[in-house]
Amino acid sequence: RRHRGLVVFLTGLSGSGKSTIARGVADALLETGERTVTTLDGDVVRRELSAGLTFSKADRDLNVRRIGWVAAEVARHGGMALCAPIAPYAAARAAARQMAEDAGAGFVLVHVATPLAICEARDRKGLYAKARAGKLTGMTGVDDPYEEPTDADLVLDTSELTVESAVDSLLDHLARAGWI
Ligand code: GGZ
Repeated sequence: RRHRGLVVFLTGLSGSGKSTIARGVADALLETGERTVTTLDGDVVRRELSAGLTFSKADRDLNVRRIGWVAAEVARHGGMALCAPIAPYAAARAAARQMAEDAGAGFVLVHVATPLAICEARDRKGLYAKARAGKLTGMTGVDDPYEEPTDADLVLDTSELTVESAVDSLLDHLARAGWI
């Protein structure tokens, strides 16, 4: 069966669980053969597509715009793109939504709303500790903004949900909306 193109866009703080949820959803969909999925994870994009960009507002906006553009092209002919950047600015997220819609695709915004204190306690890469120690400036949530989405289709807080149940909620949401 042919599907309509879809961009699923996960936004949230570093350490909120975006990548883990995206991986879980992609794996589940590949396993059932329901849809092929192109994952545009924040980390990988920074290495492959946005190498050289900083974490200034202008560069974050450019990074998110590139992700939105690639995702829209993937979705243009029926593909599904799963994006997982921090995307701290509402206007850049809105631009990604617009590009998807202009490509005739759907756009599902997922706010991975794990509280800063929890992301910071995890601190898998030690970035929050560095930021608190003044060795890293412009860390999202510490001394750089994160504009909370007011237009999220789904809000997931991984301090209250296991990874499996967060993945299930997103799959459930996509199924109920007829995307899978
Ligand atoms: C936020 C930073 C920063 C600063 C490096 N602020 O948890 P991670 O490590 O693996 O994911 C974060 C990643 C964020 O890149 P994005 O491309 O998703 O951000 S944006 O959408 O704003 O362009 C984090 C790491 O890069 N990182 N410095 N100052 N995160």
